[in-house]
Amino acid sequence: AKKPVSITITGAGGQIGYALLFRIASGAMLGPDTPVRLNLLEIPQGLRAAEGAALELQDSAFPLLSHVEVTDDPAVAFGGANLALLVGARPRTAGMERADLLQANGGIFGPQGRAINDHAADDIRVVVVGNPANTNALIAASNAPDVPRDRFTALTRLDHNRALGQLSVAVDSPVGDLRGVTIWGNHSATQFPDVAHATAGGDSVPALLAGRLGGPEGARSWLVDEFIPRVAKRGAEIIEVRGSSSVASAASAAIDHVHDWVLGTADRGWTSAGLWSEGAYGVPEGVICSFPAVAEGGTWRVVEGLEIDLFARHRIDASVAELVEEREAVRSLGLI
Ligand code: NAX
Repeated sequence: AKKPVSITITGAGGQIGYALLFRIASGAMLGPDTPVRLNLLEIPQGLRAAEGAALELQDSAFPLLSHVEVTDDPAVAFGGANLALLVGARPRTAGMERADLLQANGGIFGPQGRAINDHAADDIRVVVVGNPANTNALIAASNAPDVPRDRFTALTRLDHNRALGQLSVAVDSPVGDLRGVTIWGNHSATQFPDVAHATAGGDSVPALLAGRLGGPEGARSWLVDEFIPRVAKRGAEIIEVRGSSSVASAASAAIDHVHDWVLGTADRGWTSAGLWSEGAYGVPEGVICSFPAVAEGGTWRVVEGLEIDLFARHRIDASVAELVEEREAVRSLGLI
């Protein structure tokens, strides 16, 4: 029998955790032949909720689920971990300054980075879901000096999937036929969802949009006035309509991210992932930035050589500037 893959989920007693656990245990993330072991990390207040989820996991009798551990000790939770989904974070509350938010999250992702460094398996791969995801990933990576930096990633797949959903309707094409969409930058309102290189069933998306919207001008205003802001602010729209933040779609995106990282993007083209910048596309080294990315053999690689026009350049630069600002803020707080 295959050895179970050991997976740590932080914030496992929260909403996204609850949506994630059952899909991971069912095989949706690592495939139908890979047994999994789940280590659920919570803070003391969240332990009962995580324990309740563990009871329901048992009641689901998933054949692939070998063991579930619930703990509030990061050393135990990350012990031997092959994969970690860092979901638990400190949310921004009314009247909270950004420095306070970063400080509070530094208090979570610094120690978790150290615990990963000291206790995880050598092949550990980490995706940060908890916001501010890119900078939390940077804090964790910076506190895990023995772990290769490309093992720390931030989730922008939800933004990517949101863009696919919007485009699918706009060009009347199944999402499975769409290729070449990119989310650039930060998982925040400054992100840039880019369709300049996108295709639907092999046809150019910009050309399809121009055909439907009365020419390139019409396509451009739709992108600027509707598509980009709708994707970037979709989280707020979900809260308004649903009365609660994105949960199942966020869990689904995290599953997609890890699935593709481990099993490869193969012939499905590129996707988007928050990756440690090595300087591609003029993004300064050492910020965790969303790029067009493919995965092969368990490694993400930035898709290079895409032509970036002035419109795209300005938007990428604006989001990257925000990432650099966040990095300087956590640096001045001594968190990295
Ligand atoms: P919940 O508040 O339901 O759950 C968070 C859980 O984390 C709680 O149970 C809490 O006890 C636990 N927690 C807090 N600190 C912890 C620590 N130090 N160690 C372990 N557990 C800890 O929030 P939920 O709706 O599940 O969202 C979780 C995070 O995902 C939030 O930061 C949210 O902003 C972020 N999101 C990120 C998205 C992305 O695309 N990157 C989209 C969805 C979501 O907004």
